[in-house]
Amino acid sequence: MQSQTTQVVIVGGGPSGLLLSQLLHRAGIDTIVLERQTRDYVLGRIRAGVLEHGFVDLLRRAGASARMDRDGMVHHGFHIAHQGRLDRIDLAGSAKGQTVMVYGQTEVTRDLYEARDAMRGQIIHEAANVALHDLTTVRPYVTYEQQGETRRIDTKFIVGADGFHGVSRKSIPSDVLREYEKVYPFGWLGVLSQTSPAADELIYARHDRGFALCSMRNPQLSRYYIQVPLTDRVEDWSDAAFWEELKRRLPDDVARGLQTGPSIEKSIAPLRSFVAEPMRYGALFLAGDAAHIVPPTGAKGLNLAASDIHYLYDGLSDHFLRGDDTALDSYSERALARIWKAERFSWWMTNLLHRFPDMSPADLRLQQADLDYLFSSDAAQASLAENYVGLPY
Ligand code: FAS
Ligand code: PHB
Repeated sequence: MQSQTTQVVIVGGGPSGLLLSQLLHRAGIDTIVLERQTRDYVLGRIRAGVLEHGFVDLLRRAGASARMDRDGMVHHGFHIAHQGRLDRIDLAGSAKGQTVMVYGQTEVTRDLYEARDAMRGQIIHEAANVALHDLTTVRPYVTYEQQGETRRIDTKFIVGADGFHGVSRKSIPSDVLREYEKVYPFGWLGVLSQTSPAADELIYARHDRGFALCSMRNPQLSRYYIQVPLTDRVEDWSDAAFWEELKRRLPDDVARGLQTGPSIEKSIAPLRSFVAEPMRYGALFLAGDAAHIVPPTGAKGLNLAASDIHYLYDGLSDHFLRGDDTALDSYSERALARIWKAERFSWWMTNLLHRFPDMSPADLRLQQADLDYLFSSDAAQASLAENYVGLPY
């Protein structure tokens, strides 16, 4: 069996795995990334769109921010549409001047791939049947298959950045792993269209017919979502039906000005809150969606991956460069403390803005009261703002 040796094997070539690989390489630490899919497949995914300032800083530290700094849009606030009107959350004014960067995950991933290429980083695509071995020994290793051959990589540490459906979390024994999950009774139907955005800033809409979100990727590329029942399939929704339903959920003046056009991507994503504990098992560390999922209402999914990578980069560089394991030994506890706060915020914002099927008239009035309180209180808006721009790492 052909074998290699490296300091850190990273399973998963999405944003988590690529960002960690890039940061470690710049610190002189050797990694190999194993990715199940092709690069084109990974780059074909349309997902997140809002980056916290912590993520922006990390991309700059990774030397992968030039395009983001050129093309990304700094947003100082966003709107919530309710009762036929728009109310604005002033992020910069409420969160000590902090803002968010609107820049698509697809572009972040592309920038990270280009940065890895520039450093000749080792990323093995179409790595099939990745398996993790001897995780609780001092000689863990990984095997995978490529072109019908089984290969082995001996390593010091393994990072599971392989997403919710990856192999890493499943490699932790069931009597060690604790999983916490909430599944929401609806999904998000997302559409990408080459149309000008509905507004200069994002609009989150609460409506009796259900939630809607108007976002963007650039001044000519818009990203929209509407809440749909879990039973809906994407083929149930023509473009015309989507635009008509979206307009129904927006204030009249926004709906009137909406530029519609053909969808260039259309998909339905389920919503769940999920956390796996602990995020370390011997030589294995979980990061990103492999360890946690949030409903995308608070734009936290991708951003939580970034704070995991921040903590993991700290720990691994302290280990390899300074012989100090303090940060590595506290990784799971540090990461989970921030993860649970983001889970709470994402759950709160989802409850604030979605129409749950079993809501009573009293529930609807309480939900509206939550919104009325929010826009009558500077303290409530400051609390939302500090969570939305990103809690400290
Ligand atoms: P990823 O899932 O992105 O990457 C994991 C990688 O591991 C993938 O490339 C996969 O191919 C690979 N892999 C899996 N199993 C493997 C194996 N056995 N061997 C090797 N490789 C393997 N977040 C937001 O903030 N806002 C949003 O609007 C938003 N929308 C989303 C919509 C959808 C449909 C989904 C699924 C997620 C969305 N998210 C959103 C969350 C999303 O952006 C994630 O948080 C982000 O992709 C996390 O990055 P990673 O942890 O790298 O996981
Ligand atoms: C997006 O642009 O895809 C997006 C923005 C904000 C969210 C979720 C998704 O909360």
